[in-house]
Amino acid sequence: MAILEVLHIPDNRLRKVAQAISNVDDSIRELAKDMLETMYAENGIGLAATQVNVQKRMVVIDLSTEQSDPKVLINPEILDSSGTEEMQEGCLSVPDIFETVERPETITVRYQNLEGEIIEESVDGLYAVCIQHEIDHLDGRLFIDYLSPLKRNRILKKFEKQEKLQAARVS
Ligand code: K1U
Ligand code: ZN
Repeated sequence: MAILEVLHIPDNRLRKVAQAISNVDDSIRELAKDMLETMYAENGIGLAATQVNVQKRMVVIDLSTEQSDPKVLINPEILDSSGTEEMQEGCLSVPDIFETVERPETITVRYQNLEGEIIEESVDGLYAVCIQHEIDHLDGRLFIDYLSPLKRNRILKKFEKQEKLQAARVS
């Protein structure tokens, strides 16, 4: 198992669109283990492969407080959605920023599990929000894209400044 590096904005690799996984094999199961370990190490409740610079359509989620309910969703897609709900979101790729985002409240999602079986379920609450946030990552979208241009640009500027300071420190 390994803890992987999580990309932060303004890294353009976060904007890549991930490719479907055609075969759920041992390499995919190994990646799932590494992603779960990375998510737990970062105290997150979700992680998309895009965030660890792997352009494959896989996300991991664990909403339990004891890190005891790992879920792996391969090739997740939203088949249906209804209602709207506002929730505060955070992102491991945008550390220490929390903003309210409006999304569909209930979703029907289809995905494959680690055995390659197709699962279809209707979910709501934080699980639904997290699945939508993670699928957005696979499509190169970030939760800050839903904010006003003013808020989004303020956040981007803050991280660009941090990146420049870090670059100056190592050079
Ligand atoms: O994808 C990610 O960057 C992970 C992200 C998932 C997420 C959290 C909240 C709403 C939508 C999606 C996080 O885990 S942010 C980390 C975090 O500190 C957190 C936020 C809310 C509850 C628990 C943890
Ligand atoms: Zn995120």
